[in-house]
Parts: sequence; structure tokens; C-alpha cells
Amino acid sequence: MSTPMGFGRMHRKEDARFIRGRGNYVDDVNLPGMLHGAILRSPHAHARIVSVDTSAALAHPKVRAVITGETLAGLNLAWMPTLSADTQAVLATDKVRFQGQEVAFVVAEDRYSARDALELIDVEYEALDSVIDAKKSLDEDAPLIRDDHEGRADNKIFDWEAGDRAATDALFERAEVTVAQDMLYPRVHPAPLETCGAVADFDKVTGKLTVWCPTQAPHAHRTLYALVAGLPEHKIRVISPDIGGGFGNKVGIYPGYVCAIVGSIVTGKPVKWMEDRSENLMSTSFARDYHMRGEVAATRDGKIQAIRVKVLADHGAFNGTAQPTKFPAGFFGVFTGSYDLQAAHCEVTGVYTNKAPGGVAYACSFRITEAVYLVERMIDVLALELGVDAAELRMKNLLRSEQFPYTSPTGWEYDSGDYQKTLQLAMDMAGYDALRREQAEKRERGELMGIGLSFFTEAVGAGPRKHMDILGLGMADGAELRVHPTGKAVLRVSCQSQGQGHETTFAQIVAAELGISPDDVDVVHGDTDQTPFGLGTYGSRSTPVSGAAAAMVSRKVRERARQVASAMLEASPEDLEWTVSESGGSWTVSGTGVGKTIQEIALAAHSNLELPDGVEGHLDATCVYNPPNLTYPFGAYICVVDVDPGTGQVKVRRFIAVDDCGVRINPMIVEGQVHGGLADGVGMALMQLMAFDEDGNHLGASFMDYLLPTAMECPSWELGETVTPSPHHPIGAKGVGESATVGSPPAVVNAVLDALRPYGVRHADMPLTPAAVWRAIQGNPIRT
Ligand code: MCN
Ligand code: CUM
Repeated sequence: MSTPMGFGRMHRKEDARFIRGRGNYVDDVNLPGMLHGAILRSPHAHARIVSVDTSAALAHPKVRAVITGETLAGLNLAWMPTLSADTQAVLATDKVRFQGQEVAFVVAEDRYSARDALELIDVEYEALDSVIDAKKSLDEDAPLIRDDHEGRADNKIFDWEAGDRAATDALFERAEVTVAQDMLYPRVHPAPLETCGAVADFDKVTGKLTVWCPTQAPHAHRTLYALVAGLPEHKIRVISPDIGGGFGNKVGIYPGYVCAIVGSIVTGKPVKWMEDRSENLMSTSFARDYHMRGEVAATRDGKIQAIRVKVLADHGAFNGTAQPTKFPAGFFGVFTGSYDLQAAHCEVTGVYTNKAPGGVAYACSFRITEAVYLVERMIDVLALELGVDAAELRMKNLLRSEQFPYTSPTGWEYDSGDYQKTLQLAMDMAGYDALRREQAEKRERGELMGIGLSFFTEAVGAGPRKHMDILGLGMADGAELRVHPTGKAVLRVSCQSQGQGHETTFAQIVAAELGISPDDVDVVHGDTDQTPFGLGTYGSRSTPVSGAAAAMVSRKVRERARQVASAMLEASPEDLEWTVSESGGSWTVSGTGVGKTIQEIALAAHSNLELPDGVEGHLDATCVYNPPNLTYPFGAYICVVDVDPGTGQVKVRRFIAVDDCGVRINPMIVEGQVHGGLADGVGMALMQLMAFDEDGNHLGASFMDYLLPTAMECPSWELGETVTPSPHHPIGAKGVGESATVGSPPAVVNAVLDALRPYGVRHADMPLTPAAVWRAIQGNPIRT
């Protein structure tokens, strides 16, 4: 595959090291004299800590330190702020509030001894009643989880609402048709290949702290360490090396990171802590856990008028969700989806339960996953009620291209879209009418085939900073670009790749702007000492924000090059025009064909050439990009399933996905992102669930019980694209990294329920395991 001069398909530059086993992950970081930490975790979901005896562990010959909540309390570090301005215990002092919560930290000479010594710590617990079911958390007699909060009387975290209640209720009162449906988006976990971990190295002589950890937001982590621990920020270096998948699991700061840092300060040695798979599944950021009730008001002929939603949001024991401050329910407010309607209203109540904290992870676009699932299930429920085809109903209600930019009833300004075209393409690719005929024939024979649709709109690329921040840090991103004398470039960005291919696509952005090869651009990221400040990668914001910064900083450099070229060509800058030919970019004297290539200009910029006053020489620039708005990618998905009526087994036979993420920088990478997200969707729809028993015991703490989809469960994806550029993004790109995870679960669920139509099943909650489908067929789904 040849390398394009800018946008286009090219192999990922980073894969050269990944496929040769030369990636460098946190667990590959080994420092001289390094010690190893391990965490003792609570076996109880809710219990008072009576005593912690560490004497036997300390007597272990290889143990160097045992840190408890009490040790941390002495340093004022027993509690830390969460990204939602709540507090979270680093190591428990008073109570444990979920099974798997961090209780003590052992530092030993090797990993095995650290683990062994955990068993020597004697903790006496006094078990308390726990609240596992969010629906019971607000009961009068529910045990109070956060008695550490002064004056708190119940388990409610927040009430939040959006839209116009009165206008919505009025439409419901007058509506010809209304439907309502309860549904659960269950608790799931992103389960990245690499678990979380950290290596902390505090140098007593220089006072410098270096932390390697797989964070999606290195700069935000550094600032928070500085604010919380009182360490000077310039003495902290956060390095996020190669990351084996993040999916939102690696946005937050976990107690283990803080423990590794304290361990290094206490012992004077570098300390590594790596969690194992069970720890990752039990204690780090879960996703979803939204109990939703949707209602739709429509006319008899299928025009949707209003949507009303009530949500109970289970945030676990600490409100550790990572979302912009003003948005306690994330971007759930976009729940009106892709449809043209008159009014909408939603209420979200967040509650504490005795489960692990988190909630915003797993390619969620800040809860748009839940919002899209809700509205796309509701459209199918309405189609069933009206007895109309689900595709037809969508086509009739989708926003029309002339409505953009469109302000939704809850106040979101969608930047651009051509929805009908995208849905039509998906239907053409699927052969929709033929599929419906095939389904009818099969139904005659008693065979169960289902066709499910979903149409999603996302809002990704958080900023602008005046509306979006995390703990006061505004969501704008910096970029720095330096072109060396020989015309090779280095781009430094504040976002951080967890596998999305930034080293390739960001090089392509610079390459397109400067007319050089992407092979000549190195992308530096993930090291706070090497990159400008910015809020990091989540909510598919890298391309919308850092990608825009990369384009803007390249344009600054190009303008700088124009000044230099004007001195070289002895022509006024206004008489120069930028051209990109096969051989690259140049500034050329208009109408003459005489010009200088960017490489020639780069050399001259560093040479003894006399430059006009005010032109500094060298070719570099910095910029900070504060996006004017989010970008709104969208897509139409169609899933075809066959269901075995005897066993309830679902087979995804076909999956057609048409995505519109505006201009595609690297279509191959975009397709890879979509493939990954579609597999996520099949997994969530059919097999994934973080289950607990009524005492709060975690029932899915290994991959034996928490199931991930494999190639066996995935069909050969059929992808299509439409391109509706974002009008406000410098290269017209919208984010895509979470689109397929957001859009695919409702398509799969709608397909399965469409297959079950002969049994009169209106709804069943994910995951649609064979047992769940079978129960639904027996007329006894978990929820109808
Ligand atoms: N891209 C492109 N053209 C576009 C849009 C994007 O070529 N119009 C490219 C980008 O340049 C980037 C990739 O596609 O290389 C994804 O871009 P973007 O949509 O900007 O998303 P981010 O880079 O910000 O990635 C974050 C997003 C999130 S939030 C989760 S969660 C997720 C996801 O990406 N985690 C992932 N995809 C993942 N993919 C992998 N392999 N691993 C993860 O942890
Ligand atoms: Cu919500 S998972 Mo991603 O935004 O890192």
C-alpha cells in the first residue's frame, strides 16, 4: 500500500512495533531497584472496618512497606476527589462500600511476595446490609452508603433534567397514540486487553515524581496529582506509554495509582502496581447501569411529537464518572436522537449503590450510548404499536438535511447531516425489501429471522471550554509542530492513543496541510514533559479537537513558510500561492510556476538567509484549539439475525453499517474503529453483563463469566459511508471512535425482538443470551 500525501488509506505506522511485539506497555517498564505493590481488597459489599492488623505482613522478609487507610489519613490522602467532584476512598478507613474496594497496599521486593503478604493482613469487618439494586437505593429503609458525607440522609447523588416538561406533557395529553417501555441498559465493562497499572518513581534528590500509567488523559492526571498531593506540577511527569486498549476504562485516577506513588515516596524506590483481570473487572470503571423508562407521543399516522424519559442511574459507591462538570448525566440529553419532534423532557436521578464506581466508559460518548439505545428501542416499540415498518417509521421522522444546523428540543446544536440518504444507502446495501420477503416466507415455516435497524446521532469532541470542563480544567487542546531543517516534522499533541492509530492519522493531517509524506511526520503524545497541555482522549474528541489543533498549527507553520519563501523568491507574500502537486507542497509566485518546496523553505528558514523584519526564522508553531461546538457524526445500521426457537440461540447473520463521520482522514482506520465497535455492540446485546448476587458478590470477575465476543459471534461486517463534513471543523472531520459501539446494540436487540414478533414479545433486556431469549419465547421475559 503506497503512502498517500495526506488523507487516504495507509497502514498504521505504529503497527510496525505492535505486530513485532515491540510495543512498550506499563508492565514493560522496569526500573533498577523497582519494588512491587499489591492491593488487599474487600470481600464485602458493605462493612464497617473494625481493625486492620498488618504486623504479620510487615514481618514477611520481602515486604518493604504496608500502607493502610490510616497511613494515608496521616498524609491527608485517604480520600481523593473523583472526576465528578465527589470523593472516593483511596484505601478504606471507616467502611468498605463495594466488593473489591481497596483496603491495604503491600510493597514487596517482587510481585509474588506482595501477593503472598496480602494474605497475612488481618482485617476485622462488621458486615452491614447492602444496596445492590438501584431501584431500592432510595427506599426509606435502605442502608446509608455515604455516611462519610456530612448531613446526608439518603443515597441520592443528583437529580437532573433537560427539555421542556410542560410542553412535553401537553403533547402527551393530546396525543393520538402513546407508548411506554421500561428498559435496562445493564452494567457492562470495557475490559481492555491491558489492565490498569502504574509505575511510580519519586526521586528524593530532585523532588521529581515520574508516573507511568496507561492514562487517556496524562495532563489532567498530572494537574490533579499536583492539586491533591500538593506536589509542584513542574516536578511531576506523567508518561502514558503504549496502551493496550482504553475504551474509557483509563480516564480516571484509580486508588492503585495513588498507592504506587505513596509507596515510592515511602520506600524511596520505584514501585510498580499492575492489577490482574479480576481486579480490573471488579473495581475499575464499569459502564452504563441505566434503568430507563421511555415514552413516545405520536399521531396515528406515525409522526412522532414528543419523547419523555425517566432514568435511574446507578453510579456505584462513589460518583466517579468522568464527564464534563455541567453534565451529571453525561450527554444523555441528546436522547431525542435523529428525529424531528416538537418537545422532549427527561429526568435523571443518580444514586449510590454498593457496587464499584464508574459509569462513563466503554465507548459511551458520555452516555449517548444509553440515549441512542433508548430512542431506538422506543421507535421499534412505536412501530409495533402502529403496525408499521420500522424503517418506514424512521424515514418519516428523521431530520431533513435542510434543517441543519438543527437545535434539538433539549438544546443541542447538530452541525450537519443528511440522514435520509444514509438510511437509504444502508437499506439498499441490505436489500431491505428482499430481506422482509425472506422473513415472511420463513415465518410461514416457523423459522425465526429478525431484521433490526438503528439510526444514531452522536455529539463528540468536547469543548468548547466555557461549557465543558473536568474539575475546572477546560476542554481545549494544545498542539506544537516543528519542521526540521531537512523538512521532517514532529507534531506534539495532548491527546493520547489507546489503539486508535493517532501516530498515523495525525501525521496524515500535518502531511495534508504541508504537502509532505506522513512518513516524514512523527507524532509525540502521552508524555507531559514532551507535549502541550490538553484534556486527553475520550468522548471521541481527539480528531474533533486535537485533530483540529493539528490542522491549525500546520496552517500557522505554512503561513510562516510563506514569509520565508517570500524572502527566498524576492516576491511579496501576497503574490504567493500554496500548491500541492505529486512531489509535495510549495509556495509559488502566482502565475509563474516559480516556487519553493516546503523542504527548501525549511532549510532556508534555518539558514543564513536574510529574513525581513518581524520574520523569526525556523519553522515551528504552537496553537490551542477551543472547539466552537461538538461534531455530530451519525449512521444507519441494519442487523439480520436468525434465532433458534428451540434453544434461544441468536446468530448474527449480517450487519450493514453506514457511518458518516464527515471527511475521513484514513478510511482504513475508520473502518477498523467501526469493526471494533460493532463487535462491542454484539457483545453487549447478546452476552455481556456485570452481574451481582443480592449480597453484592460480583458474579463476573473473570472471562469465564464475563463474556467477550469473538470472531465466531461476528459476521463479516458490511460497511458503507456517506460524507457530510462538519462545517466548523478545519478539515470537516467528525469523531468516529465510539460510533459503532453507540449505534449497534439497539440494531441487534431490535433484530432479535423482530424475530420474536410471532410470540408477541415487545421488549427484553440485554444481554439476550440463549436463556433470556428462550424465556421470552416462553412468554416470560425478564421484562415485557
Ligand atoms: N478518524 C479518521 N477520520 C475521521 C474520524 C476519525 O481517520 N473523520 C480516525 C482518527 O484520526 C483516529 C481514529 O479514527 O485515528 C478515532 O478517532 P476519533 O473518533 O477522534 O476518536 P479518538 O481518537 O478520540 O478515540 C477515542 C475513542 C473512544 S472515546 C473510545 S472509548 C475508544 C475508541 O476511540 N477506545 C478505543 N476506539 C478505540 N479503539 C481502540 N483500538 N482502542 C480503544 O481503547
Ligand atoms: Cu465513554 S469511553 Mo471513551 O469516551 O474513552
